[in-house]
Amino acid sequence: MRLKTWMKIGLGLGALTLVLTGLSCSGGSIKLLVAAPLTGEQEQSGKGVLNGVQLAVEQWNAKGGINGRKIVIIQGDDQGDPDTAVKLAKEWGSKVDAVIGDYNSSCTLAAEEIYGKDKILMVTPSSTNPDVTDRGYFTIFRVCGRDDQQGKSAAKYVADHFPGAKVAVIHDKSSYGQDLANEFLKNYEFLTKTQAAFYGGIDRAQPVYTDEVSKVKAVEPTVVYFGGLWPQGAELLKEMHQAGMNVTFVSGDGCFDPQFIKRAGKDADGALVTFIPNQEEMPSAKAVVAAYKQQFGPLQPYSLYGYTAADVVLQAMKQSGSTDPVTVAQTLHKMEFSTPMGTLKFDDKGDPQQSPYVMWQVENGKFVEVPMAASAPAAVPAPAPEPPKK
Ligand code: ABU
Repeated sequence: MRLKTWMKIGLGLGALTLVLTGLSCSGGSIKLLVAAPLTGEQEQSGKGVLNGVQLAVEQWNAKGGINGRKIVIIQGDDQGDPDTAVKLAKEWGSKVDAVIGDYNSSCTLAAEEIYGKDKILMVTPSSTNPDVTDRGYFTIFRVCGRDDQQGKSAAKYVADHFPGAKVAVIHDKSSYGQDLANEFLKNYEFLTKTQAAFYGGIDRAQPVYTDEVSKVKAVEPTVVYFGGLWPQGAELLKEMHQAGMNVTFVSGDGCFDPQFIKRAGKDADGALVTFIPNQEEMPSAKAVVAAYKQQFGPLQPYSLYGYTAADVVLQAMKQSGSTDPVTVAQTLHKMEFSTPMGTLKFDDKGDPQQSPYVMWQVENGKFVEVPMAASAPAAVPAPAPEPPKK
């Protein structure tokens, strides 16, 4: 069977599809559950991860799999919903060799209480909430950065580039958005010795944020930091402009998405968003990026992370000669990996030792990387002390 020939077998479970990546599924196959939002408003993000995993799996299978065992993907649509993520964990956790996912921090935090306690290997490509690895589960890893890192980077950028700014901080009340907003706020207040003029949340279930926008407008901010995902970020930005607010909008990786620009239209111009440096220009990523684009079209923000998450798991299985999750986790903790995103070594918590955040700005409908330093490069600030929980 050719590698490009996929068989999809609906399992009648709604959220699940078993995908045989070019090879028949035998009892000896290595099974990876990809848990991500494969339907709904985050479908494109979830499928970007799934496609990255699929490419990695196809490449491993083309080389003969792992120690003669072929790899299959089980698609788990968590719909971006923590309860569904937990259902997937209960249904599939004990039946797979590793989980790549979930995408959303709220889903990962809910599902890892099963995966972590049952010692099931889980590598999230995209969940940036610090608690994902701070809880100390030995078999839980991530290949992306953390919100305490990107919140600090954004705070330093705003402190350096907008001295004297009047800052409002808004979040979407999610594990991801609220924690990221808090990390920004903690670091911003520490660096500038000033307090934010506004702190509050929007309700993701609401289609419009009229009340919240009028409250924010009343404090006359010059900079609005938003912790949340692109659909809500785009709506908030549009409504603030419609209300006559002239603010610089700053956010995190949840808004680093072409869909943010498409949804916000011309209102997106000037928006600042933290993410990693241009993945398509990383020399180590060139071959994988080219293969991805040929097969799936434009690279999604977390596609390479999906590829990397699957690839490091498979490299660790090959190296250890085992699919036992604890053995593979031990190997993940010890090994240094060559990945499309560069050399990757996990720290004791299961986070990458390095994950550099930079600032991007929307210019003429496109994300453009902008210099972090306002003038001469400044020293990295000392970490801010832990804040009271807001
Ligand atoms: N990191 C942004 C999207 C996923 C999440 O952490 O919720």
